[in-house]
Amino acid sequence: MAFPRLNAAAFWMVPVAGLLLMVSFFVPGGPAQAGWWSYPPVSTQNPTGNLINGEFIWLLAVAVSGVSSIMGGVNFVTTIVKMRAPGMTFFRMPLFVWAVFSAQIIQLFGLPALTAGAIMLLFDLSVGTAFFNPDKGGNPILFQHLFWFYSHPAVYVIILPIFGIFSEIFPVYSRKPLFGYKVVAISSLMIAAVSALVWIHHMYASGTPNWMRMVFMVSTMFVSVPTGIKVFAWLATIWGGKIRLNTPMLFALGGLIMFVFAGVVGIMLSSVPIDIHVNNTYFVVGHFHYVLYGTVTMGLFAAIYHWFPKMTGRMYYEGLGKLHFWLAFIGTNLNFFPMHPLGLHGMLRRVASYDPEYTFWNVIASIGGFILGMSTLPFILNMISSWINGDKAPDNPWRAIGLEWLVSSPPPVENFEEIPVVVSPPYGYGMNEPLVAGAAHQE
Ligand SMILES: [Cu+2]
Repeated sequence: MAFPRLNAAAFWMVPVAGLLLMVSFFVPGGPAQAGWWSYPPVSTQNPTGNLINGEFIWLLAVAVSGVSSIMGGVNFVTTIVKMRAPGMTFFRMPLFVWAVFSAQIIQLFGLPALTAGAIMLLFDLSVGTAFFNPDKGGNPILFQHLFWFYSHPAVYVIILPIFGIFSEIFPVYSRKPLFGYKVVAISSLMIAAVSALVWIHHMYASGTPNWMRMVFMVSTMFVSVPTGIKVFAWLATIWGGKIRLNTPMLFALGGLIMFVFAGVVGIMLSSVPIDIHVNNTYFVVGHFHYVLYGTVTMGLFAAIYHWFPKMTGRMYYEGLGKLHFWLAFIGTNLNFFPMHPLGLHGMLRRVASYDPEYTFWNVIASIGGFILGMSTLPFILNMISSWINGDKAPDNPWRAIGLEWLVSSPPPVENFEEIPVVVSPPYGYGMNEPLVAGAAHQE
């Protein structure tokens, strides 16, 4: 990292923020009661009058983690721009790095808005300022803008690295170069740019004027252009390849299926009339879980299995991995698909009970939830037993191209004794070129 001390500071602020969040449940003024949005006026009320109240500590945690992530953003962007290995031009960077680069640019430009909003709420709550208090000339809707200006793009901060993981995994297990590398790289930056222009789709029902709803409806639908580019590039990569259905590939394919479904529903939700109809229902919850649970966890598990031999020096057990995948994929879909018909039929979110007419789909969702929970058992068993007892992993078990596969498994502390000189593109499968000057052909 370009700034190691800044890195350490940002890192150690995360447990501080987490601890504050936990403590906020147990303070004299009672726990925070304004939900994860913390919208005023609910969040600025402080009914007990105690200065040490849950909402105050909660907002403090949001501010601390915001500052931490901004510091992380500075560090990642600087490192990627200034500290690439010799020969590692921008268009030779792995797509995972492109995706992280784009996500960290979002952190840098989006997070100051949320962090400022949290600090303004802290002042309103504790020292009597009135940024969001209409009685004294403030405006509560202003907080919604500060909140969503970051909290929509935050979704891409989470999912862009997952897109990067998909781009790393599909070429390896299809034995083909990534289709449209440059366009896929640029599409990550496009997602970052467009993400700053869509936040009002969370505020269609907040008294937003009609012309503004229309503008944000169109900009939101535009997100499907760079994400569609990625989906078609991945499909074209897999198409006609020598496909190996190992656990990482299964998880990546599962994640791709869940993302396509989430994307189709996302286009529906971006449309104002549909969004107003299903506002505050389980339809929204279902969509969100397909994106941020289904797609993201599938991608994370793909990454854990793919890089497990590199991280630990041991091979995982393929059979347990596949069992984990099928339980997780079936469980996730059974858990979250039923939320769509439920929402369309009017079942509201954030209520503790529901009408008997909603029973069928809720039972299906509960069964899915249990299967999903069970799916973690073969995963934990696999990780522990193969770490202790698995076969020794070679340096490059998947015959993958990439700098990390040139060092031993697990990598030595300093990674490379001499800084490698990169001489060819990152996904040259079937091209018979070495990745690094002086090294043997890698594939
Ligand atoms: Cu959004």
